[in-house]
Amino acid sequence: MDIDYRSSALLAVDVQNDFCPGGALAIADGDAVAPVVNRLVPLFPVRVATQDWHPAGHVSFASAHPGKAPYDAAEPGADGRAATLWPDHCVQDSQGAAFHPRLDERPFNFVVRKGFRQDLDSYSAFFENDGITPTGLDGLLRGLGVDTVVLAGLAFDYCVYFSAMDARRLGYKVFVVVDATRPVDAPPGNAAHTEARMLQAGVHLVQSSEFPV
Ligand code: VGL
Ligand code: ZN
Repeated sequence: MDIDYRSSALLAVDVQNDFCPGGALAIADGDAVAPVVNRLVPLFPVRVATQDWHPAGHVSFASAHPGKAPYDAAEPGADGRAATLWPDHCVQDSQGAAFHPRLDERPFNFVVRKGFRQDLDSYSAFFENDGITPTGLDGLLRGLGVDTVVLAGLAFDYCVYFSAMDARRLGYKVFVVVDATRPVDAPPGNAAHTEARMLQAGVHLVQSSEFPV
């Protein structure tokens, strides 16, 4: 594995209570990613944690669409990304939106919040689901001389996936630490599908055991 750590950033995606067991959009074993992230963090000069950060009544919540249920398909957005409705989750300032207590947030030097616009969801840490509204993360990383992004967190087949694909599109070298992620796998098969798409796009899928920590 060929990583120049001096120009690399670790991106810990959405390691938040609502995506972990007991949370509103619980991912099986989601909190198990936290200790792996904690172990990798010291390798990287740039450490970014993201938070899904929705206003109440957010467009991605099934509860905002009469007659719809969580995990139903949504009207696709401009580029087809906003494809799923979710239980209410990661409401701004709620306990569910807080970082999971197993994640040590102290070593992170940046926090990027996304999905905070009422009518626009954001899976990717780089662009909201219209595919054009930037979160500012690309500018931040470029400004810091980062050319390599190492991704971990939740969910493998949503926020990690879209972040990895956007990072490739933006020209970064991209690694996903598979054992530091967990999938939602909604609809069933989505994890395998998104894994194949990442491999096609030149995303390196690696294991935490390959890192020198
Ligand atoms: C996510 C579904 C809805 C994620 C965020 O972080 O992967 N998934 N909002
Ligand atoms: Zn969300």
